[in-house]
Amino acid sequence: MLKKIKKKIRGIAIIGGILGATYGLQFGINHLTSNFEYVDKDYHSVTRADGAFSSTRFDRYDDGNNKIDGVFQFRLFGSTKLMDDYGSDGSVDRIHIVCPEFGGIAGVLKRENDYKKFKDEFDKADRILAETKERFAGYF
Ligand SMILES: [Ca+2]
Repeated sequence: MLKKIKKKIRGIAIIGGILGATYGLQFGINHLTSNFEYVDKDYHSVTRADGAFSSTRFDRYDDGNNKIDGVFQFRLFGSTKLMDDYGSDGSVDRIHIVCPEFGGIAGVLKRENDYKKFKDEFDKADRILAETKERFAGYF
């Protein structure tokens, strides 16, 4: 009886160890592959890893006349979204829902048409934009 319990505990410890090592490896890979910065004349983009499976990119386009801020929130487990703020006024104008369930473009929400119906989604996107701007402020 005691031997059986010990064997079970050992099995659980081995599985836990394998899962932990896999997560650690993926965490390392994500931090190596999802941390970069791109700077061009009118365009500046910074991407940072979030944990083992996700990343966030903040883009700023500014040609002197037009200014657009964008947040690309990649989530392997969850909804991946691209949020565009035209005019960089802190108000998200477009939400592109990229892959609600492991791929596939679900659609684009436009503030001028869809705000009433998707108020929570836009309010959440505005919060994400503000948080991301604060997080990446050191780069811009
Ligand atoms: Ca805007």
